Amino acid sequence: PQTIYLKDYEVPPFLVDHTDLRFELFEDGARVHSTLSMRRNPESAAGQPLELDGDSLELESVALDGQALSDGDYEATPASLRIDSVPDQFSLSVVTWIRPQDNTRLEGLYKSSGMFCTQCEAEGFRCITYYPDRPDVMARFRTRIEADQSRYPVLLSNGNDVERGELDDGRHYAVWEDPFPKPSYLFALVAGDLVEKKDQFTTVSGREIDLRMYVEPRNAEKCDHALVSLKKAMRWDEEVYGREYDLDIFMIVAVDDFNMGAMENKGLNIFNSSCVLASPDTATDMAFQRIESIVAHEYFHNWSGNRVTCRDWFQLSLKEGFTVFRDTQFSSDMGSPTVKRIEDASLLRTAQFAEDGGPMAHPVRPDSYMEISNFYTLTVYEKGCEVVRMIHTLLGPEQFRAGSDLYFERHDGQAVTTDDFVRAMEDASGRDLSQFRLWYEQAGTPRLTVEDEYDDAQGTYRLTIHQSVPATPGQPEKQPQHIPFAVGLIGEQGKALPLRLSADEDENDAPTQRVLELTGDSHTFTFHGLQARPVPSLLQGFSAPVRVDYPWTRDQLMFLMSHDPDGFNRWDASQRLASDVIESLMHQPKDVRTDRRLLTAYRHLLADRSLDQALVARMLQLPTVAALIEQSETADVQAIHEARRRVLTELAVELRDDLVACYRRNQESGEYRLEPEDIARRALKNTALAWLLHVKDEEGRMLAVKQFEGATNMTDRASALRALVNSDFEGDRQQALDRFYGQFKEDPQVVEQWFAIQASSPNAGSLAHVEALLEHEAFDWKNPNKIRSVVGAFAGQNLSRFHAKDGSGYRFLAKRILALDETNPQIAARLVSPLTRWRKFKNVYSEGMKSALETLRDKPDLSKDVYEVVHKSLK
Ligand code: B3K
Ligand code: ZN
Repeated sequence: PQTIYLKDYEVPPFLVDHTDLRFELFEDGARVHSTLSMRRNPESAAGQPLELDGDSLELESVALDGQALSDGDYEATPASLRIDSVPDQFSLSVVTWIRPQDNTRLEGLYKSSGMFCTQCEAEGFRCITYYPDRPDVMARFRTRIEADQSRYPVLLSNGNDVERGELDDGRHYAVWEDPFPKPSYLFALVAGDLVEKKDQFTTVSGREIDLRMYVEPRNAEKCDHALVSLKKAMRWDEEVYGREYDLDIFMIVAVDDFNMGAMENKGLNIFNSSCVLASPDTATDMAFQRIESIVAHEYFHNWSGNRVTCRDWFQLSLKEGFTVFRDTQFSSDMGSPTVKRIEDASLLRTAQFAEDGGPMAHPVRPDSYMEISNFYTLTVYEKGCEVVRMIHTLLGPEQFRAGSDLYFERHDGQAVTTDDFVRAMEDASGRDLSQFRLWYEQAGTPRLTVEDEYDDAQGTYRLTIHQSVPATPGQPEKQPQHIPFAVGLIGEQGKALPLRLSADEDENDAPTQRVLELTGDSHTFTFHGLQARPVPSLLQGFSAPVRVDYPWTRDQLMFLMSHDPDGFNRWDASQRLASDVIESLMHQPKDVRTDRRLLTAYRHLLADRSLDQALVARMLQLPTVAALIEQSETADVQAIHEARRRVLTELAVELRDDLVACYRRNQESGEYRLEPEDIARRALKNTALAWLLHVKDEEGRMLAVKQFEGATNMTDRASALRALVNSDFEGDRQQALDRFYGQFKEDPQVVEQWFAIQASSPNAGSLAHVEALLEHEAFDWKNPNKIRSVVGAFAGQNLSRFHAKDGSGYRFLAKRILALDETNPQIAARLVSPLTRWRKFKNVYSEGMKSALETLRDKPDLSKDVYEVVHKSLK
């Protein structure tokens, strides 16, 4: 496959003013009539031929300005349509025949449980018709859909519903017009037998917006949460960013077969059912929260993505990084900001740091790719979000808002670059972000090494910070980056001390948190007026996506756990302490005990009622195996897993009574509410339960069975199930699994959880059991959610089983990827990711991982998607 480079970018030779589409939908295929009003781009070199993108298309006819063209006038393949000579302005009419029924890649137009739907980002529109399928070509779309009226009563596309009527043979049609010019990747079409849920939103300027949600009839009762979330997001975007919705109607559709979470098509967002449908009986707290943030994310794209879009796919983070930042701010405003920060930072530190340290490492703005689908990554999304967050930190909220206003005003209706975004921020604030731009250009996670020195005589404390950015593929040398490094100092009494950067600074004026700006290889900051050596609280709130090395002692970490005013760093201290304890137990004889200090710290936590209980629940979680792998130099998965289990066992045995007390204290009665305090209570209770079952506690077992049977919501039911599945109470485990399936087998979202709980369980999820799940009646290779909940959960979360030393887990994964490569290459390529970091692991593992990658490499006709990941990994 060919590599595409950012440096080769050229403006499009032709522009499209108007795109007129007519879809005839049938049971054996679809005919697409497209008429494009095109003209030469005045900014492009003269005389270029017209070349349109296609993918697996069957051409039926071509006409230029109404004149049918014959074979010699153009050159057509399934992947392109070329006409050598065209006038400066013309209309091009093309008819193609496509087969949505056979489309297993789920890109372009396809069928999902009886309905037609589309997914066009990034390059799916070319599977529908020939088109200049690139985001910098923006056109006004008019779409007419024709289909059988009884099978497909609902016909939807972007914009406003302008006309509908009946046709012969029981068919009908609808016409949609979108007044906003948009790139083809934002096009959407839906046709199906769906129920409509209606709601309303009045915008800040008093416009009435129709909100509509379309779902299959069986899901009619699972729409409320998404609609409530949508209205919250609409209000929030007006209040925080001054962004008002622009069409008169906003639609959400739920589909079962979907490659990703959701898609922000203009006025017609399409969601993976699992990211939008919820009811207390079927969705966990986590799912409710995820839905709220995804609904908001897609809605926010209406401005950050649709009104202002990307010039090319290298700029993907322009819309994704910014929109993720907006949705994290939103979620933080809706719930517990500290916990939200902890969740985001742990994802970044385990998964994104891993990506940044592996063979697929790329900058937030990549400079080359083979298959763009492979670049919808944690780096582009999550690190991209952190980069925007750092701009927010450096500029402060007011100037950031001014920068955002300027960006939207300056670029409304345009397709632009990350550089345009940064420039708007600079112009509005007067700050120079030239060095900051390296965050977009350099891959790799910067490492900060911190040293300190206390001078008793002077009463000064010096922090010296060195930064280095590691080499990554294609980028051997790095320059220092501009890093906002938030710090605090905690005094003996556990008080945050005033940070005086000079001796004459008044103690009362000095803040207790400062954002130090690091720009060079190393910096020293001296703090004055200190009576004793303080404990440093470094990188408060995770102010930059970097690693921090500082030789904390366990006592310092304990101290920070109970005194740091920064909630994030309290959690961080708990994780560092637990990681240190677990690591030190690796390869130690069985009689070596866990450091008592960890027990004491956890005992305090379990009893602490003054602290935000959601934070307590988070702090109680031991670092995951994935996090521990990421922190180690060369990972020995089985040793990590064993050491972690030992610590967990000892904690649970020693704290048994505290856990039971914690469980009982947090047992709730009454109605299910999705308030932060209730969520925290359930999280605490369920953690306590999981720990009790981990050590086969009889009372724990009784509580779990009782909770499982009497649960009034899915959070409690699924947590009890998970605890039983992860325990050694085999009889109860099987009974609970059977009952759960019997009760929920009609609900795909719940069945997906049922699969995932088993596949990710180190106890229940043996390879043989996972293989058996693949044969289960509810499993379906055509449904990405099922694949993710079994194969993805096994390889991504069940690390002790996946990394079996005999290599069986790797061979299993490779075999499944090979099969999937034939039907859905995008999903296949995603599944390669657990193998890519083979160099990070000890030989016993890395050899098997590498040979699994080689098996993939040797498959003839490997898709471009899998090819890119496999070849880069082996290089
Ligand atoms: N923009 C889409 C992702 C499209 C992925 C295409 N392979 C969803 C989102 O980020 O909001
Ligand atoms: Zn997005």
